[in-house]
Amino acid sequence: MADFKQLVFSGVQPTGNLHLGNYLGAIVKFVELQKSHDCIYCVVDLHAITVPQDPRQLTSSIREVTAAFIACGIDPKAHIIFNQSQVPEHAELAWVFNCVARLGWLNRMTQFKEKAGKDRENASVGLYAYPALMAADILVYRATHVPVGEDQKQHLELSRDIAQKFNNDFSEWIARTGFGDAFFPLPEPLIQGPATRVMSLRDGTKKMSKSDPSDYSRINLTDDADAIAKKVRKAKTDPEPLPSEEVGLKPRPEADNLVGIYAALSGSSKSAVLRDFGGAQFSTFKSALVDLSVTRLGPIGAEMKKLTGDPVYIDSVLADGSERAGQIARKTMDAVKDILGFIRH
Ligand code: AQP
Repeated sequence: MADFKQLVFSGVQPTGNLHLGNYLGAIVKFVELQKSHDCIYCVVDLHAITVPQDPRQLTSSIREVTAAFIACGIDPKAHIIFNQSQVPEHAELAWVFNCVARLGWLNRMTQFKEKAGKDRENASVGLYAYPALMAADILVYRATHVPVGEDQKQHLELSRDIAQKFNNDFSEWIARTGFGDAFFPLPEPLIQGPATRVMSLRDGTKKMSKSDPSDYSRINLTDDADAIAKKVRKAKTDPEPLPSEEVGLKPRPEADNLVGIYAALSGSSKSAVLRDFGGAQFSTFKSALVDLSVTRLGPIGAEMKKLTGDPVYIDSVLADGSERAGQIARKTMDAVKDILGFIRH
């Protein structure tokens, strides 16, 4: 396979209530990766409309995700932050990928099944085709690495299948156009650390999610110290003290979740946390978790509030990022059109 320049791409949906799962599963990694890689981070507004959105709320959610990226430490000058709808090549390449991906592949996607629920006939076509757009988001930059939470693993595998099929189907034309034996890289998911799947604080078997009707199920990035303390103290647990070994967490999803959150927030591992807290009661552990959460998240929430109060600045970051992202995406799309045999004027 041809050698591709390493490039990181990932996205977050502007669907409200950014939470600790989004932060630990994705955004923390976005911040780390900018030290070693060129990075493109996208507010995926086209993905958001696969389910109904209130336009006014969507505008403010787009600004809120942008503010979160910056408040968490992403540098919009050294890297790229932009909103997906402003680079039309995402939708253009997604159409090509709709024609590359097979129905059977999409039929296997568990996120569609979960989100469409029982009323599948009434789900939008966009929700079904979501993974092809996600593949286009990544591959329109020919990105090689994608930091995501565990829930996106299946979609990343589909992106690799689409890239591989495109490379195979058009191999002759890829070579003739001067791109060697592969036009698209097979993007690698980066799913690492103790909190790749943060669970609901009310139910350790359910993913922490923006759309959970109970606000007590998640810690939002904009929660103040009081709200964080209340939610952690009310988090579901069991009556046993914490185990001393990681294996003791296996049958205890709520304990496992809280220990994973503590480990991720403190930059350590679950076994290191259990070395300190093994044998402790939850009341003691929860107090320490409240302190740690407030220390880590407090400044982010405060900075997000400041930034969202300046929409002119936020919009200028998105405009600048969209311009720079667009330049890369246009080059890819021109090459794709050549490979497909379209006539360009
Ligand atoms: N609970 C989670 N634990 C770890 N990572 C998570 N991510 C989301 N939830 C968790 C990761 O955050 C990134 C952005 O997610 P998204 O907003 O694009 O999509 P989502 O997974 O649909 O978010 P929600 O909160 O789960 O929304 P709803 O309620 O609509 O289903 C991704 O990298 C994702 O893996």
